[in-house]
Amino acid sequence: MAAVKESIAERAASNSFVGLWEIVQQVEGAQLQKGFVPYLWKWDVLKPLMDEVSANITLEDADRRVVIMSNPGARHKHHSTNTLYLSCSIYNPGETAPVHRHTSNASRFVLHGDGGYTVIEGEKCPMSRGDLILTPAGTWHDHGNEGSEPVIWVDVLDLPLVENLAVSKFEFDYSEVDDQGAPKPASVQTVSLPVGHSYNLYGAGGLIPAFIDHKRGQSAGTPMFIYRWADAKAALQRLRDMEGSPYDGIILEYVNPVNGKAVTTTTAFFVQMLRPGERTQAHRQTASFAYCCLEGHGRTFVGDTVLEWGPNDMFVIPNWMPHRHENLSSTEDAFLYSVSDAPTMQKLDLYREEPA
Ligand code: GTQ
Repeated sequence: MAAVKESIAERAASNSFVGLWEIVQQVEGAQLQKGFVPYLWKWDVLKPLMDEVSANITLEDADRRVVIMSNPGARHKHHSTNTLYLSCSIYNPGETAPVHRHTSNASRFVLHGDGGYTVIEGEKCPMSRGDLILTPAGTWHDHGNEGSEPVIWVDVLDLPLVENLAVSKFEFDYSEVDDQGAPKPASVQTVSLPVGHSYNLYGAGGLIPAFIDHKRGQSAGTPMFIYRWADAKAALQRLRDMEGSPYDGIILEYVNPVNGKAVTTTTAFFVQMLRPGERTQAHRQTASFAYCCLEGHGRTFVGDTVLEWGPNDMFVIPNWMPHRHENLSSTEDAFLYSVSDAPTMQKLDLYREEPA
């Protein structure tokens, strides 16, 4: 009997078959979390590293000077969760990154320094601390720093998701047209729209222009490319006397102003306020999350791990791990910015959420 089983296994293997009974544990026991762990990256460790990187790694070494938040449980060292990639970019005064586009949805979010900007589909978006800049999949974008000190920002991309689907593609062959109408390759975009164009179109909230096509570039994401921190903070503060979410306190989602949905097809972006003394209840979702603390201090409990965060610290919550937040040791409000892959999970009918 054993000999027959062995010969079946051999014949199967040598013809690229495998019996389910040989590997049933791998199939039925497939982990929801794939080894990703909750993890906190502290700014007081990251900032000196970024300073050293800015002094010693040139843009000749890489087009973009980026340090990735590499989840210690990840097989691929550039994955922060199963679907999200979190990195920190630094640009010295006068530097630019060449225009490109990709099949990943991307965002950025300034932590340090003035003068950083991204040009997206011809709109220049100067960024201040806490502003959210979106470069949805298929939008041409280039970056730069026109200030007098280094600028540091956080990038969040859905790269692990797109890579796992084997559809990741980066393009650098941007061109414009010359006077004769012939293609003219360019390393940065000509700014063709006024600064504030996104805000002029969509900044009123509840009012959108009825005289334009809202599609910008090849993007299926939001046509509003920049969301100002001052607006988000003021909106949170107007709601501070409400109860809020039992799991997240006062939390707002950045949405596509045209349809009220998530700003990209795969990822949703949030900002939340935890008031002094606030302690949320635990829950878990099949979505994973990346967080960055903007202001204040607090703690997030993820499974058995305690993440103690302050300004500019970043952390991740792998999917399906119970988590809760608290702001108990401080007298200031705490503000957390977060990204999740919930829109992906919802579209695939894989989204689940439960108290934990
Ligand atoms: O700055 O556009 O970390 O395209 C990875 C890919 C940053 C960017 C990253 C990118 C960018």
